[in-house]
Amino acid sequence: MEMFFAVLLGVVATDAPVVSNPGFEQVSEQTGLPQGWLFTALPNEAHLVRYETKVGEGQESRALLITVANDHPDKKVAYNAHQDVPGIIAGKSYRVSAKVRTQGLRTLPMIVVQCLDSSESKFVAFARSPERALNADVQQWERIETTVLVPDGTATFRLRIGIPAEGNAGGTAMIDDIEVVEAR
Ligand SMILES: [Ca+2]
Repeated sequence: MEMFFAVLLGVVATDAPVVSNPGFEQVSEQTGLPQGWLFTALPNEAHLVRYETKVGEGQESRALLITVANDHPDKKVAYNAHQDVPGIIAGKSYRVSAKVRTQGLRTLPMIVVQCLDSSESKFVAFARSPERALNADVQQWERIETTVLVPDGTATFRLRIGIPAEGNAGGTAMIDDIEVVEAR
């Protein structure tokens, strides 16, 4: 009987979305960057953005920090950490969220979902948390979120979290505790 339940739980766990390193605690020794995530930068202009993890003052765990260079040119570019999340089922809705704080940003960080078809070139769905202009730093953790209904034909569920460069030169986004849960 115990074995039966173990098998059943195993099946359930496989069907649930699994975000890799959602709290940014596992850091690669080679790169100093959190494992399980990829990071965007302009080709040959990686110096315009800095990705790092830090335990902030008065904080208990590591967070991902994204800092836009002070001298960032006025270019439309989104800096984000991203990963493809397995265990997603078409026809279901999922809520994705993250905790954020900000320093010197003029716009709130955004969490984004892209559902891609098997060619990986066509978006079948897209969702992002609401845009919000900031006139002060977000000093207490605030959870941002969005919900997406995953269409049939989705092969890849790509999660992105970050900030646009525009207006945010010299600012830092602090990000932690990414969650993907089925929305009921
Ligand atoms: Ca953390």
